[in-house]
Amino acid sequence: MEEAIQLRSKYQHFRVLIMGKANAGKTTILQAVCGTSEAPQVYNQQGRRVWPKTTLIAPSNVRSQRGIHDIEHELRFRSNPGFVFHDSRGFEAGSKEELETARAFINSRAAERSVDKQLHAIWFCLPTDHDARMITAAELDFFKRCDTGKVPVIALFTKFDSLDGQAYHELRREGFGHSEAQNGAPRRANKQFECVHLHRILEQRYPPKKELRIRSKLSPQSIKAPLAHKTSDALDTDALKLLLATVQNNNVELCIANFVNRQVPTSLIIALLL
Ligand SMILES: Nc1nc2c(ncn2[C@@H]2O[C@H](COP(=O)(O)OP(=O)(O)OP(=O)(O)O)[C@@H](O)[C@H]2O)c(=O)[nH]1
Ligand SMILES: [Mg+2]
Repeated sequence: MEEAIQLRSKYQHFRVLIMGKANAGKTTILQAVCGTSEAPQVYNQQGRRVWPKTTLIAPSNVRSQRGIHDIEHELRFRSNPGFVFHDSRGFEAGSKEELETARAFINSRAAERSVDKQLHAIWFCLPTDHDARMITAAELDFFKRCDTGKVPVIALFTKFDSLDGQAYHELRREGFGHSEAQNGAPRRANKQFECVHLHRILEQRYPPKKELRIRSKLSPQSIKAPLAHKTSDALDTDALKLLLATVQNNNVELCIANFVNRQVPTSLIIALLL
């Protein structure tokens, strides 16, 4: 516990790499986690603010450098600056270069000795709204070839409400009434997804440590707590779990100190904070 308190007083940031192809729902998740609808502020490695237009007007001949540069950029939201995000945008089907960029970043940040610079978790967004292309070869390749070491990967199946919609229509065609179909749709969508798609990822050499199905259209609030729990469960040490829990809650040092004085177990503190 002492170690956790020291860690928190010394380190302020919980660092996450968010991966996924364009339009996968990455920003939506980050905004939900930080409780905002604002755009993130972007900083380069020197800590200088980067304005979106400088990225947008980058000439096409520096595009290959752009990927490398982008992943190193830190994204922070004013509503919760304790979270630092890196975005591996452009992770598209068939783009080996993007996979290698992500891999190099993960390797170097996983080996980083300073906790503040270390990468703590990877959230890999896989949109489920285009059935045929649900999991692309490039995405599978990541789980086949990318050993992320101690950094846990949490697979986030986004836009799951679209699978619920398909299941609803199937149930209606089978003769169920509106409310029966509505109630039964998530269960059917989950089951079909597990049979047809999930195992393709889980059977790879480096499968995600946890997975979460996200229906953010229904409620952004429904993302925050489950994602925190999955991420916390996937982390290796109590110290990192506590770092995540305290980053999620501002001004909790006092609260931790109170708990520590009362000798409450770390696991309970984490459960209460998340
Ligand atoms: N139906 C539904 N739509 C979603 C969900 N999550 C995100 N969207 C929508 O999908 C679109 C893309 O979401 P973003 O969060 O901007 O995706 P992104 O991965 O950040 O996209 P890029 O930054 O362009 O790569 C937006 O119109 C969101 O409103 C979801 O769970 N369900
Ligand atoms: Mg985005």
